[in-house]
Amino acid sequence: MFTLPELGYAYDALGENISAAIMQLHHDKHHQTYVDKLNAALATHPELGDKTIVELISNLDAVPEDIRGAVRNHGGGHYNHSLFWKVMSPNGGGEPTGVLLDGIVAKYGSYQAFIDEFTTKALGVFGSGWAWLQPDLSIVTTANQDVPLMNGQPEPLIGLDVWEHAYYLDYKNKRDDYVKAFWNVVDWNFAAERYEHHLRD
Ligand code: MN3
Repeated sequence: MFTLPELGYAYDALGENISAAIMQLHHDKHHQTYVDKLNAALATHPELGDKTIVELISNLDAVPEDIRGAVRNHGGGHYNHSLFWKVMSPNGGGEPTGVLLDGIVAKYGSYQAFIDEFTTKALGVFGSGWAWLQPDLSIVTTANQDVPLMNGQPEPLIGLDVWEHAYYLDYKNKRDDYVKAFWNVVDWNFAAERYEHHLRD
């Protein structure tokens, strides 16, 4: 049985960047629903009971066909949101430092050029999906609740939810304003730890 992880900060901790109303709805309702529907699907296949979420979504071909779609959507939703809460912090924003900044500058020319490219890709997701920074510092997008892990890629450093439910209450249709605000709360320390871990492996 999977459970909803704690947010790790108060609903209103991200201030005007992402309101308490969105955080509460997004965490308590949307994420909880992914957890509940994932558990309901897995309950029909007790032989999968000891698998981690990463094991399940990294190898969807091994998931029985009758629940594969549910594990893809709700297992992906659970993984993605569990990561997303950690990618943001009330102490976030600013620029990355150290080897992560060095890597980004080496790949994109400058931090701002990276932000521009990530933003363009996030705005280019048609409908619902996610934008990701991968450990090789490439930027990829996925549709719906798909995860780079499902495409044989490693776990992302950071991910940005661009479903309308992530911003509509605050920003209506203005996804660009939401993406701009995300950079005020992104936890570069969290991303840097994941990047350094990747470099060591
Ligand atoms: Mn979401």
